[in-house]
Amino acid sequence: MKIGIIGLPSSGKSTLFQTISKAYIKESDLKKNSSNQTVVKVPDDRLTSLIDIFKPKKENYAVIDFVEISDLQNGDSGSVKFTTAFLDKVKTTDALLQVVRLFDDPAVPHPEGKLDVLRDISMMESEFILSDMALIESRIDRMKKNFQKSGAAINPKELSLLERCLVSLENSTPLRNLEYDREEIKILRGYQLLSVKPVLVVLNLSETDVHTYEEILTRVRSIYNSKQINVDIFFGKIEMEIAELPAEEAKSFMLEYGIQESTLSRLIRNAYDLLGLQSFFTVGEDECRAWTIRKGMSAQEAASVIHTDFYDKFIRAEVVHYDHFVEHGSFAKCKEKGVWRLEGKEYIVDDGDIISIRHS
Ligand SMILES: Nc1nc2c(ncn2[C@@H]2O[C@H](COP(=O)(O)OP(=O)(O)O)[C@@H](O)[C@H]2O)c(=O)[nH]1
Ligand SMILES: [Mg+2]
Repeated sequence: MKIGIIGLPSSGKSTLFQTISKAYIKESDLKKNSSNQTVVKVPDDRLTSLIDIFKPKKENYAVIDFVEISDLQNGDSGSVKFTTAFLDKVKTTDALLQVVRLFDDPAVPHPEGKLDVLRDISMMESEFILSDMALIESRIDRMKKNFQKSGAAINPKELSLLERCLVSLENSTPLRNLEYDREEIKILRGYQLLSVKPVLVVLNLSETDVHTYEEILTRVRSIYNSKQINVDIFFGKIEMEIAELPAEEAKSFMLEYGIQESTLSRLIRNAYDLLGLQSFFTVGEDECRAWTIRKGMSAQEAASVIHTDFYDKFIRAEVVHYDHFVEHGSFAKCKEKGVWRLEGKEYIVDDGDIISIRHS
């Protein structure tokens, strides 16, 4: 799972990226880290207690890749230019974290001249909608032409899906607002559309906003709720400084500024949750591990996250929910109580399921 950090130039992407990078975990992941890509551990108390119970040789928390996409540049007129390089990189992400600037600093000019949070958010949104519209229009065109020229069969499901998407885009409604069935989700995935991606907007505030940001946060939230965009905050400059301090000093520094909780863990958890991700676990003496999947994924799809071959070789999934396991203390007890189940490939995995895949 890869989350792209996007935003206008000088909004604070690198500042956020560098702060988040402090949460990297394993030596083996370090080699994947670079100046714009980092692997981050997702805090999870449930996995911590499973590790206490099984005492495995290996433990693996869920991780998310964050990548800073900084290809936006100021055009000749000063205003921001959206490039294909930028859009192409956005396409390869699973979800987006958009940094929007609210800090004012004469030493760091805003690329659009002055601060305007709502404009900054909608600039990005409009660009995604336009890009999706162009792609879908050309796809519909091609389908119809191929049919006229060579009688190439049109998948009616695909055509009606694309037409429905087009209507939505023409009404400036992002594609994440529509409902899709399984097959439609599969079709859409092939297109790498942009406005369908989950977005978490992060307002980058200045230290002087610590006691006054609630009002703007509430306003932005109420406007973007209907577009299924979540909104969170971040105090770019101070939090980057805090991330560099030893834990004790960091705590008193945060108290001094009236910052409640480390942004680092809150943002990672929020990104994970709000962006539609969840975890299931595999446990044993060898390894206890949290795996990341999208909410709504089937047991068969979840199995293929463990191993691609498991998709075709899937027979059944043995499932116990974490809560039941902790309540009863062992798999044997769970069987006795009837909360241990054998599920087929269509089973929708629940957040916190402990799963073992039976495969051929
Ligand atoms: N005063 C102030 N400056 C900030 C804040 N966040 C970022 N900056 C500064 O703004 C400039 C641009 O930030 P950067 O993270 O590089 O933005 P990017 O272009 O989006 O990657 C840098 O000089 C940062 O030090 C903040 O919260 N307050
Ligand atoms: Mg940058």
